Amino acid sequence: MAILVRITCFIVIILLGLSQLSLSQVNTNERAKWFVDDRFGMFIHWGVYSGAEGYWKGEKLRHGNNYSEWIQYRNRIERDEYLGLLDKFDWNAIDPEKWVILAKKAGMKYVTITAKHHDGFALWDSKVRDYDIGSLTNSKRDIIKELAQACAKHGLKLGIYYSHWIDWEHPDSWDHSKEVYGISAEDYDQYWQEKVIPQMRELLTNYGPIGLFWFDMWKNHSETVVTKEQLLQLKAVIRELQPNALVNSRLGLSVEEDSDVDFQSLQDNELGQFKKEHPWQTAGTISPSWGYFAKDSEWRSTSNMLRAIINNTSLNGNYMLNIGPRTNGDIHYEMESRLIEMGEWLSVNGDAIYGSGAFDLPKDMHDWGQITYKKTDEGKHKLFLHIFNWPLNKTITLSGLKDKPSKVYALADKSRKDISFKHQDVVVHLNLPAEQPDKLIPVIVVEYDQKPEIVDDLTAMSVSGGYSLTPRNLISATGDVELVEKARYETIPEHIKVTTSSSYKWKIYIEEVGKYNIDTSYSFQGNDNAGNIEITAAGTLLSHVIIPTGKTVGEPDEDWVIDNYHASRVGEIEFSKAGLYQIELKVNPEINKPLKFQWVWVEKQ
Ligand code: JFZ
Repeated sequence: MAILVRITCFIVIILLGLSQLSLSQVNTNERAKWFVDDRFGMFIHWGVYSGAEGYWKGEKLRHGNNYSEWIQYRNRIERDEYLGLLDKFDWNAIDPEKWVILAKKAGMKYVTITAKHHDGFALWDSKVRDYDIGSLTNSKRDIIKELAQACAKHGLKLGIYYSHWIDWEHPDSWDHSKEVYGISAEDYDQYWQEKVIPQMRELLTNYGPIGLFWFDMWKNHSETVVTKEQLLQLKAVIRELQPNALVNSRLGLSVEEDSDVDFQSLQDNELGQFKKEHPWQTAGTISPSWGYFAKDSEWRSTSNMLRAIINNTSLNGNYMLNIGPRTNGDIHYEMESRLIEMGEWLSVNGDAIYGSGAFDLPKDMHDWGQITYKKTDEGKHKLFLHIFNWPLNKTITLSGLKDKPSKVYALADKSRKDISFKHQDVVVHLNLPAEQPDKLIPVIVVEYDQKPEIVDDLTAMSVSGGYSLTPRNLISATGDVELVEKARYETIPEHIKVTTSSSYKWKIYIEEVGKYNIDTSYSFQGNDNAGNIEITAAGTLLSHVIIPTGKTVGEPDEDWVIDNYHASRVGEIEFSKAGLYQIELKVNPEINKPLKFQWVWVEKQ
């Protein structure tokens, strides 16, 4: 099974490399167009649990994931005692508009709040069930109403998180203790019909237009107590009352199973790996917890979170970043300050994110950063190069495009001063400005008058000047192709175990003619030289007898012996003309003497 998965992954990687994907997100439901353009939103986890701040009677939350909103379940708190946390709420201080104002400052376009989280407590005045803010506090507040009004006032869309599957309050709902004690389908449907559906009707009726519903069942319905019929009933109520509201896949129905589900939710904090044609989103945290947690001290950096937005946008995805306010509405300065910094970056560089999406070049083709793309109304095609590591030599190369750009400039430069560049065949060299145009992540715009044409399958030159040819960027292979993942804390690198004669091909563009050194890294555990490697390019064939590489120690004093991967010089190849070249590697191992191939490195002498 594991092998199959790996082979599939590998094939997917190859196919992604080979295919020319279209630019628009073709599998986007009409109602999701705004979502695909907006790219960035706020998530708010706030509820009764916020009063505990991750501790109960002196004891920390009983789980290493530090999800403080789970405290009632984790620490086995009785209902009445749990509700006692409501005494900690300072209703005079709480002001949902402040959250919306912060979201706006952060450059976010929508705000999704936990209207009802797993504890079952409703943040609005629900007539359906008296387990809510209206019945159990004297505040006379309806947080959903106030948030809806603030969103409307500031031009943001409202999202509603509703825990449909899990509800620790209703006796017939799902809580994970029922894995021990069980629950009948009839009883569960009782909960569904008397709480979920009527509460959803309230939310759909009383709060104006709702941008999206965020459900939170992270499994397919087939593995849960919830039936597909129940989910379709719920979705039908949404479509009936608010046909424009989006629904995420944690409803329990995947976008593949039901194309009427509007967007896919990845796992918590999981960033995208592949370009997708349907809308998708990562919900992420600044610190590990979603709800406020007194213990929080690991704060994701601003540039890390900006990279998350960039990464996802470059693959047609969204990013929804969470805050967990306190019981007086306050937002921790560590969160607030980062959101403001993100907003500052977006106010300058937002054109690269809003209304932008994936370009056709493979993810991580360029090791200087990532690319987003948009076609403007005036018919210009803009590539946004996000430079994660500003090069000290002030030059970067954009590879894989045949056309000459019409203009290059820094997005942060209001005067749009030309950045000089040199275009040759399929590469563009940019002479970057002396000053880094943005202190966090500079963005360079490369503009074209028509959609630039791609060269498929090219391995770009790396920032350090050579070409890194790996199992990930090859264009075709015969023989052994299975990618073995890195292991043992990454001391064993990713490789292909070659047991039979196999061939691998890559494509590079040589700009500077001359002699290039060819090195290859592999592990070979035989005792004597056995089998050979051949590398062919530009009419030259280099042959190399496979050398035993022996063992090494991955970690001192840990009894951690691993195969050694060692780089050998295979020889040199002269490229006498600028142009595209194919590089072929043939590995001919002897029987029962596999070679573990890691990479080929091509670098000008
Ligand atoms: C869920 C909630 O349980 C959590 O409190 C929070 O609201 C988050 C956004 O969503 O957390 C998850 C999500 C996925 C898994 C486990 C918990 N999972 O895939 O195992």
